[in-house]
Amino acid sequence: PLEPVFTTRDNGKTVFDLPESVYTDRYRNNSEEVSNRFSQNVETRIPIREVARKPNLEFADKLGRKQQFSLFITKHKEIASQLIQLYLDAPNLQQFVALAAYTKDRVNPVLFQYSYAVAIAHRPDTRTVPIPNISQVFPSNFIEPSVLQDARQEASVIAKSGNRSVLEIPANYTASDREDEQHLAYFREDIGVNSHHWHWHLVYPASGPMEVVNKDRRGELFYYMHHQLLARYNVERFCNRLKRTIPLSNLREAIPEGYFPKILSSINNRTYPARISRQQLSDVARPDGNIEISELERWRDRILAAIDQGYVEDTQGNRIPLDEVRGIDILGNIIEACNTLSVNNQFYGNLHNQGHTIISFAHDPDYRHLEDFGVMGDVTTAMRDPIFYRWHGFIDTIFNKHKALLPVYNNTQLGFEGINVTYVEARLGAPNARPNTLLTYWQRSSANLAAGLDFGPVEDENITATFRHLQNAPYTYTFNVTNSGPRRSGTCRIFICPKTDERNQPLRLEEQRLLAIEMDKFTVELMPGENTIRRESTDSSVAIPFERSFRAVGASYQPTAADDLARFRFCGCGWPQHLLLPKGKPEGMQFDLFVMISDYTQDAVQQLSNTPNDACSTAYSFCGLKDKLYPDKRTMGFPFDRRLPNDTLNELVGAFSNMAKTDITIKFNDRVIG
Ligand code: CUO
Repeated sequence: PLEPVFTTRDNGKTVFDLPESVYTDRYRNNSEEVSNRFSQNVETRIPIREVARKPNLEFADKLGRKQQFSLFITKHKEIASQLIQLYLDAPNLQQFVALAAYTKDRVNPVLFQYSYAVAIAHRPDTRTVPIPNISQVFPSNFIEPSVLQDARQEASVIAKSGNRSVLEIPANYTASDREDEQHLAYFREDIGVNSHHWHWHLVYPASGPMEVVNKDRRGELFYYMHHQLLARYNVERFCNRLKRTIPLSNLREAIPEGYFPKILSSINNRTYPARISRQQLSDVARPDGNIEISELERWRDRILAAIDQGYVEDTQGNRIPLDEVRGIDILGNIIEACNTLSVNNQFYGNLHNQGHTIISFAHDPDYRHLEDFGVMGDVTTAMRDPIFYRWHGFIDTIFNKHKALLPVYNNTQLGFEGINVTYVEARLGAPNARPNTLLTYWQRSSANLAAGLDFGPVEDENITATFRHLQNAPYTYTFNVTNSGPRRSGTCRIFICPKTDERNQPLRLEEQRLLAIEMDKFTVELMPGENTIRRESTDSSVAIPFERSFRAVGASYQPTAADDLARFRFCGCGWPQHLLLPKGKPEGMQFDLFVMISDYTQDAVQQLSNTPNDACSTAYSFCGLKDKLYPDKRTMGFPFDRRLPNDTLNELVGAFSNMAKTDITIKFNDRVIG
C-alpha cells in the first residue's frame, strides 16, 4: 500500500492547509519553523518528496501572484488547464504531492487552489482526499472584512486555549434599505449559496483536459443548475414583494443596479471593486485580453438563429439538430462556453463567460486604474451581486426559448398508467402541527474560519464566527398512491411553484413552470394497492446539510473512520439545506406543492459501472453523481422544462392521475432563533 502521504491531522485537515510560503526557497534553511508548525496536533508526519523533474512553470507567470484569478477569463482558464494537466500527469501519488508542494508557492494562490482541487477530484488515486471547503480556505471572499480584522486581533491577544469571544458577521452590511435589491442580500450573500456555486464549477470545469471536462450531460446541467438558481431567486423576490429580475438582454443600456461588495480579495487584500448605480458597460481592452460588446451580440444572434433553425453547425459545417434529448446539452456547452466541448467555439463564441468578464470590468475596462475585476469575475463571489441574476436571467431566456420550441409534452411522456396519487401533504415534525403549513425563520450559526487565516508560526485552530441565515423547520412529505397494476418502480418528483407574483396576481401555468423549484427526486417501489410514501425534507436530492456547506474539513468537524474521508470529496456541491424553502411571508404565502410519480422504465439510467455511489453524491439533482451518469434519463427539470398540454396546474393534475398538488403556506417568523 502507498505511504499515507495525504494523511490528516486530528482535525481532519490536509497538509495543504499550509500557510503560504512554507515551501519557498526563502524557508529552505529554516526547517525548524516549518516543522514547528506541524508538531502540534499531527497524527502522521508527512514526508514530502523532492519533485522528480522540476516542471517549467513559465506558462503560469502570465498570471501574477497578486492578481485575481478568474475562471471566466480565457487566458486564466488556459493557464489552469495546463496546471491541471501537469497534476494529472504525475505518475503516482507521491509525485503528485511533491509537485503540488513544489508549485504551491510558485503560482498564483487562487489558481493553485482551484487547479489542485480539480486534480484531486479527478485523479483515481486521490479518492480519499478531502477538498477543504472554499469558505474556509478563502474566508475573506465570503465575509465582511472587519470580522477578519477582529479575528486577527483576537488571535494575537488571546491564546487558542483562552476564552475567545465569538465573532459576529453582520447581516445586511452591503447596502441600506434605500436599495430595493438589499431585501435579497440574505440570499445573494449567503455563504452556503456562494460555496455551492464555487464547488459546482469545480466539479464541472469549462476547460481543461477532456477527462476532466467531458462529463455526462454537463452542458444540460449548466443550464439546469443555473435555471434553478434563477427560479429560486425570483420566487425569493416575490416573497419580498419584488418583481422578477429583468434579464440583461441589452448590454448597451446603463445598469441601474450598483453593487459595493465590501469583501476583500483573498490574495491582495484590496476590496473587490464596486460597480456604481447606472453604470454603462464598455468594451474591455486589458492585458489579459480584449472583449467587444459587439462580439457578444454577434454570438447571441448566431445562437438565437440556430435555435430558430433547430440545428447548430460544427466546424465542418455539419448540421447537428437541437432535438428534444441532446439539444439542451449541446446548447449548454456552446453558451457557457465550455471550449473543450462546444461544437464550434469560433462561430458561437464564449457568450456567458465573456458576459461575466465584461460586467466584472465595468469599472475599469481599459485597466487605466490598475483595478482587478469585480465580484462577477469570480465563481466564489459572483452570486453576491444582483447583476448575476440579470445576466443569468438573460442566459436562461435563451435556453428557455429552445425549450419552448420543442413539442408540448404528450400523454405518453407525462402519464403513468394505473398510478393514482390520492393524497399530498407536507407537515412539520412537531406534534399537532397543521398539515401544509411550513415555517422559516432566521438562525444564527457558527463556522470556523481558522483554515483560511494565517496568524503566524503558531497553529491556530479555533476562530469561530457566527452569522445569521434563513432556516426552515424540517418537515415530512406524505403521499398516498394507489397502484392498480403490478409491483413496479416510479420516480417521485417534488416541486413547489409560486401561485402569485409580487402583486398577488395569479400566475399562469406557463409562468409557473419556469419558476418551479425542484425540492426532491427519488425512486419509489409501488406495491399493488395502497402505498404510503414518506420522505423527510432533510433527505432532499437538491440540498446538502449545513455541516457540508460549512464544516467539511473544519476544526469543529472531525471525520471518523465510519464516515470515511471519501465522503468529503465533492461534498461542498449542493444547495444549502437552510435555503431549501423560500422565505415565504410573515402572514403566510401560498404555494402549490406538486408531486408526480413518473414511470421508472422511462427514467432509468444504465450506469456503466456498478460501484456504489460516492457517499457524497447526495445532491445529485444539481451536482450529478461522482464518476457516473446523471441518474435520471428524463431531461432535467421534467416535467416543467417544456410546455405542458394544460392551461393551469389544476387542469394538469386533473388530467394525469400520477400527479397531484396541494396548497401549502410558508410562514416566515422574523425572529432569530438559535
Ligand atoms: Cu455559474 Cu455564470 O456560471 O456563474
